[in-house]
Amino acid sequence: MKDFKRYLITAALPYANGPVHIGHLAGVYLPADIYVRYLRARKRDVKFVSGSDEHGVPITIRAMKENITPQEVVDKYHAIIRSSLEQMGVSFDIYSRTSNPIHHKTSQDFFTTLYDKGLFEEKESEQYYDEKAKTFLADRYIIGTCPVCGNPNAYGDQCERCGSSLSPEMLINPRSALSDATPLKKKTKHWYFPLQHYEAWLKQWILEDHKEWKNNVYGQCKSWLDNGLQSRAMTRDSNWGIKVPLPDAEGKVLYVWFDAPIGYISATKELTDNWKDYWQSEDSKLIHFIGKDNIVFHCIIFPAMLHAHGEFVVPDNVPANEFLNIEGDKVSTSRNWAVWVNEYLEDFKDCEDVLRYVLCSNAPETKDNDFTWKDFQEKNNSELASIFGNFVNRTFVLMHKLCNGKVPKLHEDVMDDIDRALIADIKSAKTKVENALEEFRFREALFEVIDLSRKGNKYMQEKEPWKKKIDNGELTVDRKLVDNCLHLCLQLTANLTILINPFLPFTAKKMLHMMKVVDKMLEWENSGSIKLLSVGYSLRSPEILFRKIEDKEIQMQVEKLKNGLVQAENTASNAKSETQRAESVEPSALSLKPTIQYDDFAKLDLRVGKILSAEKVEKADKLLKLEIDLGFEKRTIVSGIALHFKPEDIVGKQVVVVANLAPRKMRGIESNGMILMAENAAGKLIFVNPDEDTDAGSGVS
Ligand code: B3M
Ligand code: ZN
Repeated sequence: MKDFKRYLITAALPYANGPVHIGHLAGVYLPADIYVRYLRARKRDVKFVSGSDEHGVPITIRAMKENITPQEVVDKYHAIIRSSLEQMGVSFDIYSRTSNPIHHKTSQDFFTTLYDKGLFEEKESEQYYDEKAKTFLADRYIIGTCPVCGNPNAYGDQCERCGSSLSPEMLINPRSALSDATPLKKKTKHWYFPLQHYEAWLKQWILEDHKEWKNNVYGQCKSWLDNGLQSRAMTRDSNWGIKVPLPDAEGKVLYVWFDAPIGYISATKELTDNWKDYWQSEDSKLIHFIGKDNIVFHCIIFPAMLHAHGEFVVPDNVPANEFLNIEGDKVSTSRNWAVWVNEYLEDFKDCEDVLRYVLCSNAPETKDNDFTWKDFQEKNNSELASIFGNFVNRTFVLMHKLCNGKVPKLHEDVMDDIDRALIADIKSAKTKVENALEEFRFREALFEVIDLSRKGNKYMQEKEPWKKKIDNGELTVDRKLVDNCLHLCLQLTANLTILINPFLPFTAKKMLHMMKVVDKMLEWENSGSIKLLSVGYSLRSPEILFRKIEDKEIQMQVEKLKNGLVQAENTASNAKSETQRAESVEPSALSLKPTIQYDDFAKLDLRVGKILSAEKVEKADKLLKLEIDLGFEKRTIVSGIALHFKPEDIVGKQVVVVANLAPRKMRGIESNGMILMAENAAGKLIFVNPDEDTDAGSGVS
């Protein structure tokens, strides 16, 4: 294996178009941070860089939605993201942003180098253009009816209702998101990077030389390479981004995926004058931590750019993760189905390590994985608190009680096999954790640390120092046994501190404080030793490392998630802007619908009905299937109220039904009518019903 002198670790630059959620943490920032903290503990020369990705369509779309400028968008979210990651203990050497002048210059220089080498193809093509707004339209800016599900607000690249991936040509009645105008095709010139020229090099470099890459990464690369690569435009028509550094390129900017990865280079430049040691020296190891949707950019396009440029190293590894789902459903920012890190930090004070623990032990390393709040609670209460925390706490409490708060001696003459087995476990844990970390198996590494604390508990249970008869100071056999047990438990605690530090740095800090030792003890080479704490050294009283997480905290989070979803969906269906959603859902005269005539109203046939039965609709967490008695007949109605009511709580309730609504199929069930609901300011739904028991079927007018 090659010996590297330096490490450059990058974590994907998050788009500054919204806060980061726990999927980002689990997939990218935590594994990167754990790896970096481990390398630092091994005293390797390492730099850890990232920053906000502030260009591209995601930013301009958000600006349009919030009705602010792109600059305001990136300023706002850059600050939020940076602070969330910092508070979570993600220990970047620099967290920069792609709007910095140094980045603009670095990207433009990079482009110019490729241009001067004659590596771009200049091509004209037809693209959608908005005549009213006088601008070319990215696919996302074209809205129309989805040919698959009929959603009238599908985007030119994807329908968010049914998930179909689309192209603008497929939309029925396409219109511009900027002006509502029908987009026209117009010729435009762009600079293309011919990826196919690098195919042979890429095949050798990835498929032959990097067979050790993770299966999910290697597999995706292989399928791209097997399908053949094509030229890709590296410029866009837009006024937000880095100007193309050519005389005839008015209104053109660099493609965001051209400039963003160069952000790693600019950030390193900003960080250190020795940036070339990390980017242009063969003994530097470059590792990109990313999510799976970024694989092609980091394994194919960016390396091809670096290779074409000629002066840079290419990544040694790209340990991409899969996705983390939430409560069984894919994260969706537009549906607000996400756990936002900034909100977590507010709701769970001093619990950064709990989230780090849960996300690492459940990381989507080889396949998509699921986060549930119940599991979060369980992992905290029955692993962190009852295994790890409990071991450390017991050790300290007993050491104070039985050994005067000082590290007792180790009496070799009474050591037995159980002691020796524990010492062996301490030594082998180091190797196990290390091997797993070196190969980016973070879950396994963390498991080994917790397992070592589990062994500590077992050891203590076997030794039962609290049962021994000891007279203080007197060197009886029992005294020696107690000393040995607590001596080893304390050395084990010191070892646990070193091993847990990359994963749970806040906890490691507390443990250092309890042991009254300095950060230097955390050096990786110290682990495996049972001579970390000196005999006679007095230690502080224990602190509780992990508090219990209560049921009600978990319920609140589940409700928050579901309410967020309901609000997002109401918002979408009322076509309110996202900004309004963020502010409130207060009833407002402003949103009053246009006046109608009495005849319009009279078309509605409203009836009193009674709910006979209610059940959940399979695979649709918002829908309930209701059986309604309308007096003259019984009806099936499917209603989107499942997040607000338990089926068993609403049976027998009277409701008002729109009885002459055309039937509609939902999830394969025909729904015949609609139930009237009121919505309060908090977004909660309430039944509209007669205030006295009324015969089913009675008219309402
Ligand atoms: N901003 C995409 C993302 O946030 C993109 C990553 C850039 S890494 C150079 O998923
Ligand atoms: Zn659709």
